[in-house]
Formats: sequence, structure tokens, C-alpha cells
Amino acid sequence: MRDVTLRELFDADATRGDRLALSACGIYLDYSKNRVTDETLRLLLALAGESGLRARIDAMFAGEKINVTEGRAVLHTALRAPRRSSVTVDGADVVPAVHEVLARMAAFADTVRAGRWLGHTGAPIANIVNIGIGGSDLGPVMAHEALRHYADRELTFRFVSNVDGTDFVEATADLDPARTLFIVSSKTFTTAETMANARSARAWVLDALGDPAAVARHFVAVSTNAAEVGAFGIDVANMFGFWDWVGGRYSMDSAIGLSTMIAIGPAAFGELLAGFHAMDDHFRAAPFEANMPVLLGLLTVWYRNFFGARTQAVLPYDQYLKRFPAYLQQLTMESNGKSVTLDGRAVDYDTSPLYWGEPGTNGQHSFYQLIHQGTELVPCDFIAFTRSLNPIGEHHRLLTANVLAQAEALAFGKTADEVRAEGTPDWLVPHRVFAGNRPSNTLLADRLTPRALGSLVALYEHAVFVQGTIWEVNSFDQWGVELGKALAKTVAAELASDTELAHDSSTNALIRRFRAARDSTATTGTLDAASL
Ligand code: G6Q
Repeated sequence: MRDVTLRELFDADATRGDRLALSACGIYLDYSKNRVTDETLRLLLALAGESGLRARIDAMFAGEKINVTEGRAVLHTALRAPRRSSVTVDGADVVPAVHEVLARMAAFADTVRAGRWLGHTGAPIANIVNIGIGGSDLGPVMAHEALRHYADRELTFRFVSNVDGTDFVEATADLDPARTLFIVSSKTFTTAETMANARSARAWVLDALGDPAAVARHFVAVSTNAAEVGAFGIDVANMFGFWDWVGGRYSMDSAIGLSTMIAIGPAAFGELLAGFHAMDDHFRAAPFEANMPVLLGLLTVWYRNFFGARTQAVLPYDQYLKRFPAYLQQLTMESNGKSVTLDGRAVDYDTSPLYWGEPGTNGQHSFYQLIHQGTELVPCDFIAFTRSLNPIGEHHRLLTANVLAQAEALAFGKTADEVRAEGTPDWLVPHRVFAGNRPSNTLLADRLTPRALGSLVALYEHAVFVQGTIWEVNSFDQWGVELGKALAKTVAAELASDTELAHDSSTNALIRRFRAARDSTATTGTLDAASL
């Protein structure tokens, strides 16, 4: 296939653009601009079959403990299971508990939205600050941006994740503590960054309001760890739970979505869940050749392992999806950025590509040059909507024209003859040639509704699962983040002391510089530039 071009494939089959396309859950996937033939697809589907994908899907949905390194089931699909369904883990049906939490979230969200959740001084809450990191932040942030159109504009939402104090200070600088509610979102309730931010938030509230009793009115928690929530001083009655079978990066539709529900209301949150669930049903039931997550996952494997593509661009042509690439980075790279198989063997093939992207058309005026004419093959996922939520003037037609034109230009390029025929002088011709044959998918939905967002996220969740199955990796653990965390604890203690250093010479030298700056600030009150 290396030498087969999209021009040839389209010339040979006038129906290709209609044939290699698929609709599911309100999403239309055009995958015709990929360097595949029917034969390629047949072989990729056979690979999925040989990899035991069907059994893996069944095992996941059935609540088997497929996250083997952590001994856990993987049941984000149960978070959006309808009330009357049942999903069993360790002999117990988890669906009633899911709906019990959803009902408590809805009651709380309604109270806040109605201005009936009062702060310590009796003033209604108007500002919601989610404190969390990683999976307890990226989903809520992405959903907040994506669903802003549906949000209650009387409420202000902020998100604090970074342990850099700047994040907290800037997020709260213009907020009135008497009208601010913090949602401390942490599955474990022990994550260093989140707990540091939560402590600063508590100090910020108490500084202003002066009474420890204020914590109960200004803090709620989303966690699986009731003991730590209570120890922090948050009333466990104001804790919204979830379960160890929900991975952080798969948790935006659990109680971690509390800020989303407060923003858009319980009914719209229900629509979001319905969108997730529709894609779950499709993934579970559709034959592989007509299964959107399966095809999307296989195409990534195709370019990664057969063409050596190192990255995958995700290019939403909708400003509301501006944080979607960042969200997908965690979902994809934390899930499949692995180099050992489920049974601990080192892989001798590549696993996850790097995911990256920016909304169109901004990306066109920055990095698209490399995608068109650079030396890297960058498969692209274009995401677009037939109708805009903000249909002013000509904007949507222009936006749409750009996404369609980019996919066309990447696929078919412009030959030297075509460039010459435009009257381009010979010396300039090579610069103006577009080789083309650069693959893309186009994902098209009608409008960015909560339901559409749910289906879109679930599509990628399941595509990641398909990739992980082919690569035989555990898509649900993340041991790679542990070492840095452990070392940071040691270094944090060393930065506050003058103990002997036993790191490598580079780390030792860097720590000494921070210590020098610390000492000079302590003695003079200002930083002595010479110490740096
Ligand atoms: C996601 C990861 C990770 C996690 C954060 C926050 O899959 O596990 O990003 O979400 O480390 O963890 P807590 O929710 O426990 O604070």
C-alpha cells in the first residue's frame, strides 16, 4: 500500500466517498480518505478478530477484572447504563448505586442553580471552583468549554489543577469567598497537587470568613475515599462517590462531572450520558466492519504500525471543542503509552502515537504547513458540525469550507504539472507542489449538543480500547506516572532542608541553586541575582 495513492483509489471507484463512510449515534464518519483498500480493511478486521477483540469487549462490559495490574473491573460504561439495566461486579449490581449518586448530584445541582445553596454568610453561591488534576480535571474542563452554550450564565466556573500557586491565585483573584463553592475532585483524595490546592482553598475561605464552620457550606467532595474526605473537614453528607472500577481518565460522566451537571443542569447531563450510552451500545453490538470505534482504532494501528506514523492530529472545527485535543491526550496516551504486554513481555512494535491538535482554523495558520508538506506522515481526525450554535453572518459556511478543503488538499495535493499549468515559474514549482496522499478521517455531527459530545467521547474511549487490545497492553493502568511522584516527595523535603544530596550530579546542582535562592530570599527578603 505504500505506493498506492488516494488519487488512484478515488479514480478507480466513483462511489468510494459514499462507500467508506458510516453513521452511528448521530455521527457520520467518512474514512474514505485513508490509504486503504477493501483488502486492507478486511485484513485489519481479521487482525481485530485474531486479537480476540470480541471477547475483550464482552469481558469489559461484563465487569470482568480486565485491569489486571490493579485487579479491577473497567466499567465506565456502567456510569451511563440506563436505570433498568444491570451490571454485576463481584456479585453485586452496580447500576442502582450509579443512579443513586446521579440523583444526589441532580438534587445538589438544582439547589445551586436555583440560588438556594447558601454560603456561610447566607449569600447564594455564584462561583464554582473545581479542584482536581488529571482525570479529575481534564474531563470537567473540556466539558465546561464544550457545553458552555448550555451553561447557566449566572454561575462562574473555574478549574484549578496545577500545584503551581499561580493557578489557584489567578482562578480565585476576582472571586468573593462568601459566594464561592469548591468541589474537591479526587478519586483517592490523597493526590499531592489536589490536596495542596484544597488546603489553600480552605485557608482562603477561612481567612475571609473566619469561622471553621464555613467549610461545610463552601466545600463538597467527589471521591471514593470517605475517610480522607472527612479528615479534611468536608461533611461526608456532601460527598459524591464513585468506584474503583472507574479510571480517572474515564470518569467525566461519573460524579467527577458534578461541575458539568451544575453548569448545564441534570436534564442536559442526562442527555450527555445518553450520548455515551448510545455509542456503548453501538460498540458492543455492531459488526466490526460497521463499528465506528473499531474502524477508528484499527486505522490508528494501521498508520502507527505499518506506516510508522508517530503522531495523530485531532482537529476540531468548533471553538467549543478547544480543549478536546488536551482531553484526548490523556485518554489516549495515558491509556496506551505502554511498552509491556498484559502478561509483562516487552513489546517489539510501536504502541500509542502522540495525540495533539488545536481547533481549526487557527491550526491552519500555524502547524498545518508541516502536515501538508513536511516529512512526517500525520493522520488527521477532522471534527465538524453541519450547524453552528452561534450562526452569525457567514462564519459557519467559511469554517465548514475550510475543514472540507483541508481534507481534500491533504488527500489529493497538487502535482507539478498542475502547478506549472497555473503559470508558476519552474524554479518555484517544487515549493508549490503538494504531494497529497495524506490521510484523514472526517467526523461530522449535526450540532454540538450534550448528546453529541457524549457519543464523541465514548467513540474515542472505545477506539483506545480497540488499539490497546491489538497492542495487548493494559489501557487502564498508569504506572509510568509513579516514579516522578515518588522522587518529587524526596526532593520536596530536600528543598526545605540542607541534608546531604545523593542524586545524580545534575539534579544535585539544580537543587543547590534552589537552596541558594531560598537562603538569599530568607536573609535579604529579596532574591540575590548572584545566587542564580
Ligand atoms: C487517570 C489517572 C490520573 C488521575 C489523577 C488524579 O486515569 O489515574 O490522571 O486521574 O492522578 O487522581 P485523583 O482523582 O485520585 O486525585
